[in-house]
Amino acid sequence: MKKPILILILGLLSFCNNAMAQTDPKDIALFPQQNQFRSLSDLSGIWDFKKDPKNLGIQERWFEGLTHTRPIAVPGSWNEQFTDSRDYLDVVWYETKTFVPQGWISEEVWLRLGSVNYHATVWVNGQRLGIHEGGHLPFAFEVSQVIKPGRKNTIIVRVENELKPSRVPTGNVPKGFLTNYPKANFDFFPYAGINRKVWLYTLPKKAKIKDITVKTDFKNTVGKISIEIEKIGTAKSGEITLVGGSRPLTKSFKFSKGKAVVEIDVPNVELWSLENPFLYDLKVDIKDKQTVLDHYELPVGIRTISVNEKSILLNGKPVFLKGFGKHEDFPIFGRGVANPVIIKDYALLKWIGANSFRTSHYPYDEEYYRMADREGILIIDEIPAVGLFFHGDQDDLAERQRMCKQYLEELYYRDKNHPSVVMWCVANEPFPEKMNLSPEGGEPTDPNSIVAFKELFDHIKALDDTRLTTLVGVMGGPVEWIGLADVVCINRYWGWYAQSGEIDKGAAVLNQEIDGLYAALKKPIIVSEFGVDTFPGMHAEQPEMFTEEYQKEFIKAYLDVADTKDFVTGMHIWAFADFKTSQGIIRFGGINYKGVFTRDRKPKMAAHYLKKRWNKKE
Ligand code: BDP
Repeated sequence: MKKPILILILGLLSFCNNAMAQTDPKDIALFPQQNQFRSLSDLSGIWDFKKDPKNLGIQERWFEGLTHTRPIAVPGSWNEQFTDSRDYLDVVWYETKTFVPQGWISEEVWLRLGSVNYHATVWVNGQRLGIHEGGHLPFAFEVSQVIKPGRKNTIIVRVENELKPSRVPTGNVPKGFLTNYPKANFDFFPYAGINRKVWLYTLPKKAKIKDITVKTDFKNTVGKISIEIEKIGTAKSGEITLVGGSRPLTKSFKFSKGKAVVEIDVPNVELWSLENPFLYDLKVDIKDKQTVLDHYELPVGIRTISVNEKSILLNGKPVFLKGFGKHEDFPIFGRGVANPVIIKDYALLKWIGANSFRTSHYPYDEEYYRMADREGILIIDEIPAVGLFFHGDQDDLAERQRMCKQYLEELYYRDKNHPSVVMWCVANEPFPEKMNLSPEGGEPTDPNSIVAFKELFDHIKALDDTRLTTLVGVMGGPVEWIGLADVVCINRYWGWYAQSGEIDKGAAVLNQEIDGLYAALKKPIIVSEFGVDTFPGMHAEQPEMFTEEYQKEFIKAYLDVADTKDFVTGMHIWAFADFKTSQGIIRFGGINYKGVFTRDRKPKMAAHYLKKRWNKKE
């Protein structure tokens, strides 16, 4: 073959390979489910692990099988499982072997990884499936062509979590905000690895439900549900059943161009609310003539979420968000999902009288959202766009913008049917080139930043016009940024990072500032972070920084200010629990101590104070 033709063919092949390598956000829309048409295998357990500090693995074909490995738990971050890898963020490889049942030969088989930080490349039986960039959200590949039913199959994942200015969140930023190690441009430890569960699952080959989108409303006592069903394959019609009311409601539908929209009225509706988070069960069947080909079930909470000039409205009534910014963080697990911690955190949220939290600073494991649906907790769902900036390399900026849009899409497809999710958050604390820690705000706003944020808001609004949006603003950041959102969220530390040691002065600044903000924006405000580092067991008879008394008085002063403003629609304390960070001079022992609970969930004095205040009957 002549050289130019060969180059052309190789180029085309590599183009096709790359095009095929991208995962599709729509493939994570429906969480894998076990029923008469779908099977599920949870691959959690002890996998094999090997570091690749010189990045030799691909060249040496490690994807055909790893040698000289050590054991590692999946899910779980790698940083605290060993005695030598806390700060290691370069390349590693994971391997597991799993038996695939013979019966799966007639099914379509998929592999889903719940969250890999940050960059994953996946092989099954030596065949490369593709890559996924970005942590904290799932991705899936169809593996029917490469899986071998009736045999053990090998799954290999190459992971790296390098901190780069082009990534979201950013790291190794030359003019970064924090001087810390590892050099994350954000205030939480960059835990790495396969942090959530990995699943193999099947879908029926002939026809499958690809996606279900539920939107809800109500009029007087009648609930209104609109259900859009998307299918692939030969099914022509279907049936939905809604269970939970006085009698099941059933409706048939026909597909047109692969889609069907079903509207149902629910008489004597039980709305999903904080007091009564009522969930109906939606069952969807798709059929060819009378034969059912696939089935999927989904809990549905009927509620509306909206906003007026001063408040967030749940089911048309003002709701005040009491709660926290949180983290997925626990000793040894790192950012690895730990169900007992999830259950404990919900128990503590209920104990303290909270009704909401923000998934700062990234989407959490699916289990958090299912629990919130069940428990009646409102979620502000945030992508990992923390600490964005608009100076520096323009290519990096464009790449970050692309990633933010990808995150928003994946987040939407994963979380769109949760009644608990009431708001999408497109960024936390983007910062201007020069910070100005005064309530007057920072530098003049970079017009490119406005264009970029508008694009993110438009992107999520185009996907979902039923929820609210926000962008969390930093102290001294431009008002134009936060003003783009439906709800103004601000993080404030007057009385800590500024007016240090002077709670009254800090509260006075807050008081004046939020009056100004409301006058300028005429939108409801949530103080989405306020808090102080508090070393458990440290006391002083007069509140002093780092003592439990100071935390309690600081929180009280901020809540008292909020109580005098009818346009404040929520107060989220930073943070729910202490959490691990990079090392730095303002993070004693690599821990952010602003938790109201310790890292192992013991209450500090402020937790008892909040429990009293938040549980008081109005
Ligand atoms: C804000 C960030 C949060 C930090 C917090 C703090 O949003 O991630 O942990 O302040 O300084 O800047 O404790």
